[in-house]
Amino acid sequence: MINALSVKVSKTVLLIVGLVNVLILIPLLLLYKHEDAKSLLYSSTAFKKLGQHLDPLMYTSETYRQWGWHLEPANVKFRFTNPMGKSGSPEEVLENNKAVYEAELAKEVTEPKDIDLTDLRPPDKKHIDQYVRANATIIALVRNQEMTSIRRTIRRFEKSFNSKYRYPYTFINDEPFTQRFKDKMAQTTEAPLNFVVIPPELWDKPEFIDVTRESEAMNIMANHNIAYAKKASYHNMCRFYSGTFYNVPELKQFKYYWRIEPNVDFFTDVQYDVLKYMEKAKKVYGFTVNLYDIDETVATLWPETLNFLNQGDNYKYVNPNGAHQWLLENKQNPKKNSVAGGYSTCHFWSNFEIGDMDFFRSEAYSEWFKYLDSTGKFYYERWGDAPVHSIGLALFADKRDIHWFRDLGYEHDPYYNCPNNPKTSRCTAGKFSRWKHLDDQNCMANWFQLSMSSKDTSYFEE
Ligand SMILES: Nc1nc2c(ncn2[C@@H]2O[C@H](COP(=O)(O)OP(=O)(O)OP(=O)(O)O)[C@@H](O)[C@H]2O)c(=O)[nH]1
Ligand SMILES: [Mg+2]
Repeated sequence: MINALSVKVSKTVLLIVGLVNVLILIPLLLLYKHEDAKSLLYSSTAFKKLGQHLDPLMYTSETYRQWGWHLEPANVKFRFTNPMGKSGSPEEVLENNKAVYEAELAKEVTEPKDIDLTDLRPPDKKHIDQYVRANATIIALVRNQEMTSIRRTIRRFEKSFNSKYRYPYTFINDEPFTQRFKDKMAQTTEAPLNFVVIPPELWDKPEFIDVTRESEAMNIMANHNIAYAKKASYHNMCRFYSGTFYNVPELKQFKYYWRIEPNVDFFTDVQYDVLKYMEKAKKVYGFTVNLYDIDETVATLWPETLNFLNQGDNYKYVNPNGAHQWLLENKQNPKKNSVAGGYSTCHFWSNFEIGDMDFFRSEAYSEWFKYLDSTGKFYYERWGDAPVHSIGLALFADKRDIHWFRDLGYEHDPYYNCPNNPKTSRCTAGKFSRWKHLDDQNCMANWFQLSMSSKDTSYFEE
């Protein structure tokens, strides 16, 4: 009797508890999650910029179907939505993409039209010292033995741009620069020069790297003909440019940088201050060339990134208006996408880059880099700074703040950006590579169709 009564009481208690759960706790929890999601979207500048067309109530299901992203704690996922409806074999897609590229490059372009360039015109030589520059420096990570080839770059760069503005150069090295190197640079430009030795903690291989695992991985990559696979300094360089250069003490005073390298070429007689353009147009990053990577070097970069985004509240770092679709594309080189775990391998070619270092110094990028570094895969794979910058930008920046400098003719062998531009010479308009068989490495058509802002598609036209 007592037993039957207690069973009845416990059943009632269970029922009440169950009802409380269903009616109060679960909705509260859902509301909490939803509020979290809503506040993320409402508070993010990206959402404000997106305007009204994204209903936060549709946040969890609809964005995945329509936009290809789903963001909630421990459940961050992306999918390629294929908005252009591309189909057919990779060869057919490539033919189509080549036509898109050629048509875009055939358009005659002049200069950006989104801001007034009047104040950005080259100052009179007599008044160059009074000219108000952007808070920027030209950076070149370079070795003493690359003196001749970096001088070649600087001569071309000065002629194209910097003799008109005299932005300071910051030469960076893991060893002290020789006096001869410094003297030669001083003979090459009238701009101020800084010579910086990288603090070892920003350059050296971290101590936790397992050297046996590293050397096994390097051997495998070398056997697969991956360039620089066994070159320890190359891995250091990629890690340095990926996540530590902007913390070099001498660079901390600057916001913007323009990166140059030995033996690159500039073909355009630029008549506006490109660095001030970045500042005035509030751009985060500027590039010229956009291409696929060697998939094996970044096999787990994207899966590791997803691991990071699924930890704690890291989902909050993703910009809903990022260039996600460009990262996920899988039609032109589907094998690369598959080896790289869902990443197209498309990246901004970082030997030319103009960027806002405050973006890289942000919490989102820094926390992500810290995670990537902790995996050791700058050494166990050969993660390059270009795909790392590109994934970071595509996830954490608004895609409208990433700018294709379509008007600047540029070459780093074997790839080009050759605009049809009256101020550009020595560069055949529309040429992508010196070798025809490399055409399939071109990712620009994806950028145009998946992530480029409407301003960049139109405002250069006459
Ligand atoms: N100081 C220093 N600079 C380096 C080192 N390794 C590479 N660099 C510089 O880092 C930049 C990128 O290196 P590159 O060797 O050009 O790499 P890459 O562009 O992938 O390869 P290439 O196609 O051969 O040009 C260049 O500016 C180099 O001068 C290094 O060990 N020390
Ligand atoms: Mg290079």
